[in-house]
Amino acid sequence: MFITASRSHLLYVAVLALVGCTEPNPAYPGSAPDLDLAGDGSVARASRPDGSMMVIKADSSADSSGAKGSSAIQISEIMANPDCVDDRDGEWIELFNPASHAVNINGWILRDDDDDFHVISADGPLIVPPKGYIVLGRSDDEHDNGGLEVAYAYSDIVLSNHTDEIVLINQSGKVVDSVSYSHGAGFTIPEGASLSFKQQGGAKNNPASWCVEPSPWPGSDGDTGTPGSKPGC
Ligand SMILES: [Ca+2]
Ligand SMILES: [Ca+2]
Ligand SMILES: [Ca+2]
Repeated sequence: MFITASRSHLLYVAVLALVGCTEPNPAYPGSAPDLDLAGDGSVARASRPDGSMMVIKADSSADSSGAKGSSAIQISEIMANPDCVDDRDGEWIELFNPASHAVNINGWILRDDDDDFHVISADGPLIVPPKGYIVLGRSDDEHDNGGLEVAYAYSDIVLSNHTDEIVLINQSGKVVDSVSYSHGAGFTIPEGASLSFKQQGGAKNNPASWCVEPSPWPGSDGDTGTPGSKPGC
């Protein structure tokens, strides 16, 4: 038994070496269950965890390209399918603040079009610095999340590896930014790499507006991305 287990372990380590990870790599199928939220996408209602209702409005400031006003926080990078760590620990979302003033996103909401729903509830202000980035992830433990520095760990948000949405809603219930990705729309979610929004005025839901990050970030277990900094692709 011992010899068998040792051989299995050696094989496992060899596989890890091949994929370039420094941590174990258990598989986990990221998926979001379905939910029928009221509304047609332009206006919807959602219940907060405390049972109160909020109305979610479409962002009327978005132009035909999908670009938002200069003060809007943007979803700038997505790690939906980490490879070096479990998706339950290693998924993350980076936000960018294009404005010249800091923005506090405590109390804002992350959700998708199904039943993923999270009210950002930090102990104090959660600041996206001017012209700067913030990383939100499923785990803020760098030993579990792939070597990532996370400013805030959310719950109840899963990024599917195939088809999903991320919707960012401010305290007034306004959709500040959103992205919808799917294989059908031409998106390919890479394994072990993030997608960065190139921020060149492209539409958020156009796969051509996104690029696959090629290099590991400092401290990464091996997965690639630029969490907390500008796109590298
Ligand atoms: Ca994965
Ligand atoms: Ca989801
Ligand atoms: Ca980045």
